[in-house]
Amino acid sequence: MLLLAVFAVSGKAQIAVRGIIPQPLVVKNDHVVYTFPLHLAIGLGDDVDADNLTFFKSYVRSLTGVEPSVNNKMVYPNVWLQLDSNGVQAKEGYTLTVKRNKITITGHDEAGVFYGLQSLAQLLKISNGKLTLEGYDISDHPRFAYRGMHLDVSRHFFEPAAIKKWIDLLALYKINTFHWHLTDDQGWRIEIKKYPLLQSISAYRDETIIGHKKDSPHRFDGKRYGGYYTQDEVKDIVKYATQRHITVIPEIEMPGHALAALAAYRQLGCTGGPYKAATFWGIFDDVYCAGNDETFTFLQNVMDEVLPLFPSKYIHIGGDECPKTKWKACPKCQKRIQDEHMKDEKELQSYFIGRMEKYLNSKGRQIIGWDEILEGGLTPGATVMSWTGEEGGIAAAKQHQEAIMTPEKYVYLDYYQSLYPEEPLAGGGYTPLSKVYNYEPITNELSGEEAKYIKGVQANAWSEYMASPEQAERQLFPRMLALAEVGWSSKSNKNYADFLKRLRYQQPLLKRLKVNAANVFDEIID
Ligand code: TNX
Repeated sequence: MLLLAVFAVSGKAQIAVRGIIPQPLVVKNDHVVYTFPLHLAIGLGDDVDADNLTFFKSYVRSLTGVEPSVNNKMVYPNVWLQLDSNGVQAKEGYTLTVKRNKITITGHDEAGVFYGLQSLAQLLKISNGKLTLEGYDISDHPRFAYRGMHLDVSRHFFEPAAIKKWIDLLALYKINTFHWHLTDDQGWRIEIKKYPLLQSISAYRDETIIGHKKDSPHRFDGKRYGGYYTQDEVKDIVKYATQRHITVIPEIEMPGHALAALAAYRQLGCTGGPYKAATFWGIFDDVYCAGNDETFTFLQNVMDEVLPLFPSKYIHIGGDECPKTKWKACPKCQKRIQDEHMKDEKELQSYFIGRMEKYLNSKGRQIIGWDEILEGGLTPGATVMSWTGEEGGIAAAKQHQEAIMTPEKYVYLDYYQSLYPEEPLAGGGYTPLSKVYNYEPITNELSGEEAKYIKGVQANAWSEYMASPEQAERQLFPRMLALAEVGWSSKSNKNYADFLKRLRYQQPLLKRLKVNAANVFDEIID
């Protein structure tokens, strides 16, 4: 195995050049090593929010054993944080300078200060009982406004503590959106007080592990499995994320992927059931009945409880993989098609999404949907999340509607990351680290004007094959770091070989944070 550490000469000592992920815009380094006390003193400039330090303080404690002191009246701080929206012009941007006895972080806004601290966290190291840092001069801001990670908690449920650990990691790598996939066929995971059966029935299924296929019963253990987040837990998690400059976008799936909800409220399906939460992966024919007004009342009531928990401008309403077989055979759905002068079931899907969109718009929110919301005509104002390929995102941008790129071929992290026989069972595709890294969200098919509608990029973590946080971490790290760089770093700054060098330095850091990252180096380096 080849060793990738790179050494540079600094004074008398040979020290390794460290690196930040995602790669900042401009990095200068005088290669002089400066030392700072283990007990860092941090000074806050006017108006800088002390919340920005929540993660940094605990990270430094894990490195040095002592938590930094923070004070806004400090005369000689080691680290000085300040805001200057004129000096640093781009949103979420920052500068980080290391001088002999002072580290200064200047943010365009609070997010900028926060991201400067994340870069600093990655550079700090201990040597001879002191904190050491090279003389960096960094000027940085993100390429895309939307840098997202999705997590499916339906196929497997992750406790709030695991979600918080995950949020810390998103923040460390400057990902600013957490797309929380809360409902699906295999379990409903958010408390809705008006519908108690969602908690007692929809949150559970008959098996722990999601079967590969319906006909592979040997994988099933027959144990009731499930869980859900109470509204208090959700509030607490959203607050935790907000302190880390992460917007949480909830996803309530409709009209498909609805079996768990139908198991409790069977009148919402076209046939009346009975239904059961799924125990294997699939696209299921039983979906919400689009001809039944009660379906919309239910979903609107659900939204009435969801919206106060999530201050995000966007609400994800799913929209993917909705078979039309039951609608075709359903008198109520057919009557709706006639009454509304629609052509077919595709237009009925568009009607469904449009009706929910109107409701959410009336509450001041906008919708995001998977690219199937393009079916039967895109509703104005909707943002398309392009997953089956890039076509959906391209079509939306050409219509001057916003899109987020998340094509499964490149950024599905439930897919295999290596071809080693020992690689744990994963989703059907192959998205090794290099493929995620080299993904380019702006295709040549878009003009400069159209490209502005591509708001950013997201990787998805479907959890069919991630039964525990450890398994999820092994699946998501380090590929999530590659995604972070796709979202943040400028196109011209991207370089896979250089990324791999920097990744080396993230390994001890991830270890310190107890992240069960996959060791991909054996695979990458011959
Ligand atoms: C497709 S991506 C799905 C999910 C599955 C995933 C497995 C999308 C919008 N729908 O329901 O979990 O494939 O990779």
